[in-house]
Amino acid sequence: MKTIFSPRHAGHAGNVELMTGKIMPAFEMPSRAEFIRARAEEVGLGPILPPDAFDLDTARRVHDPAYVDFMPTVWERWTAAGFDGTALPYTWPTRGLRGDVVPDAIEAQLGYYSFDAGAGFVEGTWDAIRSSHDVALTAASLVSGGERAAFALCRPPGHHAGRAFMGGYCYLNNASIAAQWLLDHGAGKVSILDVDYHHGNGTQEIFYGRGDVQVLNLHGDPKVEYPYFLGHADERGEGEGEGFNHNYPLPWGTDWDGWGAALVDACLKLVAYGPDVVVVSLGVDTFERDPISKFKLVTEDYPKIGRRIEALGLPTLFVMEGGYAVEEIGVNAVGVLTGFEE
Ligand code: Q9C
Ligand code: ZN
Repeated sequence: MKTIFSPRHAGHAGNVELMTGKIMPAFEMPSRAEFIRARAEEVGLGPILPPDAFDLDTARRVHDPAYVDFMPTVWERWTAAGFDGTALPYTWPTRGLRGDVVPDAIEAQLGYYSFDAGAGFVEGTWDAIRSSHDVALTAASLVSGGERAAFALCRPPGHHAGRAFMGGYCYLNNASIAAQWLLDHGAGKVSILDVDYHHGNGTQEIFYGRGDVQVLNLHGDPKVEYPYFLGHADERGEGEGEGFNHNYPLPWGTDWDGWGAALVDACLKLVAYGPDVVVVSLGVDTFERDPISKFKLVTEDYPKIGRRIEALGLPTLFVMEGGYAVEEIGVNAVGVLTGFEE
């Protein structure tokens, strides 16, 4: 299958995140994308192509347009205000505060448009976000043009970004924007299968009230795992979307036995829904040696994921999300894709 990749991801570098009382270098780093690209080349997955340029119209429908327009302004306003280092929020409009008045200050707007201090901006961040968006839509256009599958090697990732918030290394929700684009270009229904270790809270929020996109999520139980505030089994969708959201929260220590069983169940739900296209939010932070995760998948498990998804027999768009065991990320992510192609 074809891989879409842009070197512009690399401008998003040297980022930090606030986690458990420490400012630390972000686990989401440029070498991740380079290891995946190198592995795709090494195994001869297929051509590695640059993205085409897409406008942000679809992004402005999936997200709040004001949120999309905010992001390109962040770095310039942060530096103009005299701040240096990574642009990060430190206050948020939680319960009991006003969430309906947008503040003027850049450091406050960062909090208004985010749910954690895990999606910072440096100088090249917006350009990388933009390129990641174009990577996703270029790969989506291949699939809607008749390719059986395509791989969007997105960086930064997207599934934690909601209608009007960033967080967890995510800014634009690449998989959601691609799903919307596929609907706008001939698909009647799309399923998003999110296999990243973390719950795709942004994707769930975006499509929660809609029946034309089914969202299936396998992830660490939010009672003990990031993003903590969404991803429980009783979240089934609402209104038109009732019954089209399925969460599989799994305990720490889950290995292929438990994870693979959840995948089989999710695939049954997917087949029953009958989508025209599948979008896979492909995170490989389920790996046993991932530094921030607690599942126990091994390298040999990743091709099994690809084979199971291939057996659905549907056009499939793979969109890269998380995975922080940098040395192994290429072998694991590309393992899913070669499993699909076997
Ligand atoms: N101890 C993605 O995989 N930090 N984002 C969590 C838990 C944020 C992960 C810290 C993790 C975000 C796309
Ligand atoms: Zn993740």
